[in-house]
Amino acid sequence: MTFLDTKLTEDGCDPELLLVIKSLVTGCKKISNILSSGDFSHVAKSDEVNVQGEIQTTLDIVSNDILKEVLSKLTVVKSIASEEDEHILSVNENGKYLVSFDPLDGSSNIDINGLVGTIFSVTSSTEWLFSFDDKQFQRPGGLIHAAGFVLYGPATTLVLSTGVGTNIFVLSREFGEFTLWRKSIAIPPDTNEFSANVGRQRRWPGYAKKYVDQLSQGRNGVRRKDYSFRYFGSLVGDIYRILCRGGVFLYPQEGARKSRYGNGKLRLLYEIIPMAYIVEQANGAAYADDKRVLDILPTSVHQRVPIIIGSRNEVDRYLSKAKVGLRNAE
Ligand code: P6P
Repeated sequence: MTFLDTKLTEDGCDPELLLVIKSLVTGCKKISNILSSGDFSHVAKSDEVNVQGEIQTTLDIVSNDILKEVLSKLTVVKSIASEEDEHILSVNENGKYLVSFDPLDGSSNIDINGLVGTIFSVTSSTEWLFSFDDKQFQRPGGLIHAAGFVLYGPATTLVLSTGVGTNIFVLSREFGEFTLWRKSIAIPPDTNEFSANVGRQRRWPGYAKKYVDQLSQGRNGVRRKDYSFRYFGSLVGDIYRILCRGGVFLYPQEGARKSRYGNGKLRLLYEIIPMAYIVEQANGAAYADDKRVLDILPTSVHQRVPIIIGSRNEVDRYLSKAKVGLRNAE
C-alpha cells in the first residue's frame, strides 16, 4: 500500500474513488516525467486551437490524452470533461463517477520553464442521464467527492482533498510515489500578499479596481499596512502559494464590451470548483462576485466565472465592496 493509499484509506475514502484518484495520479506522474525529461519537442506549439480559442502546445494534447487513457480503463468512470475537449467523453454508461480536469493549466508558461499543473475533481454521476449528456456536470461544486491539483515545479507536489481537510504530498523520485508532506493545511485568515493581473485593472468593475487600489496604497491608505504583489500567471502556482502562506487571488469579470472575459477568464467546472473545494477545506474562501463558488450550479462545461479566492478575512473585505458595487449597478 502506498503512502497515498494509506492516507486516503485512513480518511475513509471510498475504494472506487481511491481507484479514480490513483489513476489520475499515475497520469500526472507520467506528465511530470515528460516535463522533467528535457525533451522540449513536446513544447512546440501545435497548429491546433482548443475550444477556448487557445493555441495548444503538443504537451496540452499529450497530457489530455494521458489522463483520458488512464481513466478510460476504469468501469467506475461514467464521463470525462476536459478543458481541451469541446464535448464530454463517455467512458462507461454504468459508471459511478464523473471526472473533470484541466490537463495542463498554465501551459503558456512551459516555454519559459514556468509553473504548470493538472487540476481535477471527481463527483457522482447521475443515473437517469446518458454518459454523453453534458447536463450530468451541472452539479454544484459542494457535491464533489474529491479535488486536487498536481504542481509541476522544482518538486512535483500533489494537493488533495477528499472532504476531510487539504493535504500536500510530494513526489519522491527515490520511491517513485507521493509521500505526505503537509497535513490539514490551514490558510491564514489575513495576508499581506495579493495576486492579480493588474495589467487588466482598467477593465474591471469599480469595486474591484477600488479594492486593489487600496491594497496598492499600503500603509498610506485605508488598509494601513503594506501589501506585496505576487502573480505567476499560472493558477496552480498562485493557489499553491496561498495554501502555503496565505494570500488572495482575483480575476474579475471585465466590463469592456469587446472583452472576451465579460464573465471572467477562469473556467468554473475544471479550474475554479476544484480550487474552491481545496481552499475551503483549508479554511479559505472562494467567491464569484457575491456568490460562494461551491453553491453555483454550472450551466455549461466551459463556463467562465470571476473569482476571488484565498485568505478568508481578505475575501470578506472584497465581498463587502462587491455587494455594494453590484447593488449600485442594478
Ligand atoms: P492572464 C493560464 O492560462 C490561466 O488559465 C491560469 O492558469 C492563470 O491564472 C490565468 O490563465 C492567467 O491569465 O490573463 O493573467 O495571462
